[in-house]
Amino acid sequence: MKRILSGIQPSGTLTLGNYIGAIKQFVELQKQHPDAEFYLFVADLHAITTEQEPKDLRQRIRQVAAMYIASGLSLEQTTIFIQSEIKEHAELGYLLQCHTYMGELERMTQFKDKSKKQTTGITASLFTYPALMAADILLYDADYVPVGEDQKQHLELTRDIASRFNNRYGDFFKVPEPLIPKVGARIMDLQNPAKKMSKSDASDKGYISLLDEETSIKKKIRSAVTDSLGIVAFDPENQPGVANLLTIYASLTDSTIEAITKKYQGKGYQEFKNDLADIVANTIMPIQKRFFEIMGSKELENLLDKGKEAAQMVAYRKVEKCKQKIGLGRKK
Ligand code: ATP
Ligand code: LTN
Repeated sequence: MKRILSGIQPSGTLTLGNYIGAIKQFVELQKQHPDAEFYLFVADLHAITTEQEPKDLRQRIRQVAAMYIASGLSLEQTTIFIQSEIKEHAELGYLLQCHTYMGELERMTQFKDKSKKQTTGITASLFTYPALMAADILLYDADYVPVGEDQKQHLELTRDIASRFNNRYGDFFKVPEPLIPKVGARIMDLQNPAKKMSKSDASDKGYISLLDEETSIKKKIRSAVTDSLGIVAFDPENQPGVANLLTIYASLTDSTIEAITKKYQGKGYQEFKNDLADIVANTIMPIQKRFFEIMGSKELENLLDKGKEAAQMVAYRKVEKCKQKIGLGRKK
């Protein structure tokens, strides 16, 4: 049976970028692979690589878990859990750090970008982050890892670490394949289309949160930065704002970019944006409704307890065997 695994950090409220690049893909993959097992977790250990307010973090952890459920994942097929509740993530993370080179971590663009944004207080864990992410994946022998474009480099490193370990100690880790959507793997900021839409951004004008009110969602789409050309065409270089809106449109309606540009031929941006505003709101509002129901119910706690138990068993066995392979402890 194939195993598909992914995680999302509770570092802010989930955005439309997270939905299109990650969550929507999970739901589609479940339909395509009804016999696959899904492991989806809340990457709270990753979130604390940058400073978090404990009260907010605790709330966001539950929110990410509830958002997974609200997005329509099949609960029979999915193990949903919280990363920090399974100690083996941190343990294997350390073991893998011992098999990861400084040079590899220094090349990671996420580290370069995030450390550039801060002048002080850059934590050691922000640097070693990819080794923990490799542990998240290799613990569960995942076959596929659906993620957005920004995580591709971390996935490549995970594959390198797994292969290195296998070469040194004999076949042990499954070498995972990334799954990156063809359209929507990198949704850009609505106010600055040169930059990725990000939930931990200081200003909320450039992103649509999955918890935004309907009027605010529509307003953000209508006031998204475009250009003065006035042609609905897909030209990421010269019309990055419009290209981004076209990408959002295509992924939420499952139509092709060509079909959409044809539809708006000879029409201005206003009609295009108004239609897209409705499409985005009609996608998010039902998810939001279910989200609030889940947050107020017992269902979430029960699911997370069940998820913890199931993940724990797999993770414990894998780490014990990994330590033996390396020669740690007394067991042979
Ligand atoms: P942060 O801003 O805190 O770095 P993030 O918004 O980038 O967080 P993550 O938790 O790092 O979100 O990512 C969760 C998943 O969503 C990953 O698979 C990531 O690739 C995907 N993702 C994040 N932002 C986008 C985006 N703008 N477009 C497409 N996919 C995205
Ligand atoms: N680093 C990821 C979140 C993440 C993840 C994972 C994704 C942590 N561990 C394992 C896939 C598999 C991010 O999106 N920032």
